Amino acid sequence: MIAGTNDGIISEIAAKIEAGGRVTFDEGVILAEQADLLELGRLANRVRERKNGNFAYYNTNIHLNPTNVCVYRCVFCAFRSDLKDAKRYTFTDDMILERVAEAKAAGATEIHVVGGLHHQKGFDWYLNVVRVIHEACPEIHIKAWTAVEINWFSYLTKQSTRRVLEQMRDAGLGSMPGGGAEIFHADVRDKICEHKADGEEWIKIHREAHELGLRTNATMLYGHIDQPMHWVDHLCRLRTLQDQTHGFQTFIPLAFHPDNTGLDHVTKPSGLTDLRVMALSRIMLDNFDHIKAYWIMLGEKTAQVALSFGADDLDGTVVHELIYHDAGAKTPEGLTVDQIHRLIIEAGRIPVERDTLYRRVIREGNGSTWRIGEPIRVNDSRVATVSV
Ligand code: V47
Ligand code: SF4
Repeated sequence: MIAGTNDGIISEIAAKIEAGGRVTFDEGVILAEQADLLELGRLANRVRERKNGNFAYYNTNIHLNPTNVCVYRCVFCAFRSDLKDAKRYTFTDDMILERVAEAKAAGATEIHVVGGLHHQKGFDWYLNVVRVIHEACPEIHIKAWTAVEINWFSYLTKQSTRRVLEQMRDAGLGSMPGGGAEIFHADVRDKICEHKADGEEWIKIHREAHELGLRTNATMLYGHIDQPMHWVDHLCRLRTLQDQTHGFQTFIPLAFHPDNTGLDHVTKPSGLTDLRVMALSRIMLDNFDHIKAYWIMLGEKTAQVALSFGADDLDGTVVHELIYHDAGAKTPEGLTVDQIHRLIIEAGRIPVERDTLYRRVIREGNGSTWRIGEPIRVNDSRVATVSV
């Protein structure tokens, strides 16, 4: 039984979730605001295990933020820089190649590329980033550019966002990360990032990417000036697009880190809020296969608990992450595969290395080479056992 002022209604919603039914917007708001956290977690865990059994995924990836110079001034962002700030930087081709060599040596299957919108760099500069990586290492999957960046490139070139996506795909883009989503609801978005692509534009660009055969992720930045109804609105918009395209792979709730931002007076979300948003996301997004507990921003401990609150993925080894660390994240910049395994196994789950497209990765030799293994069968996870 779930505690709260709406006990009867909440029990009905719980029964619906148990039976595999879909939670409405109104029901989602009730769950978000009133459900007992442990019961919400139990329900999310039911959905998680139905979809992913006992498996918990991770990948070996490396980040590249090619410039921090950005025309926008999102109030939650500690990463951006003005053109003349001392902390500004912009990668050269050689620096990109060095990062690719590092990724190769680490056996990374993915490079995650996002950055600022540099007003003195044309679209060709951004296209070149993808081309340079792809030519140097065609086997690495390039997950690059948020919908906000694609929207900016369209503004720069006066070409449609679909045409921009096609050119990126032809240069080697493999998929799109989920950033730039923040909170879609205009009441919040207009206060935290009024200038950049709005919620409708973000959804439109992901729809186009899906139609072009590119898989994408989705995120939600919570814990600043947002309220539970904004979370549910955001999740419902994603769920509607997913019903139409099935192009999303993973949803990643992103906890706000206030240090060095325009919202540094805000107290960062507690571990309990992190788990509530995780569980709510798993329940609402019944058509998403995966929910990621991004350990970089949650911290390793909360991420580990999140594996029983709806999450089935920890992201990866993540080397060279800047966006959260500039905003005060205290997590290490990278975890080794052994450390990730330990986190997962201690949580009672079975670690599976995946590539960006959730195919099993099999390591060979000393681990720096790899191949794609047999398809992942969730039922196998229900019989396998692991120990630390
Ligand atoms: O869009 C920026 C967020 C996002 C802060 O797709 C902040 O696999 C918290 O989208 N506190 C970029 N969050 C990162 C991102 C991401 C991360 C991991 C995996 C994937 C994926 C995508 O970071 C931005 C914004 O929402 N962000 N500043 C901050 N101070
Ligand atoms: Fe620029 Fe992205 Fe930071 Fe906004 S979140 S200021 S778009 S780098």
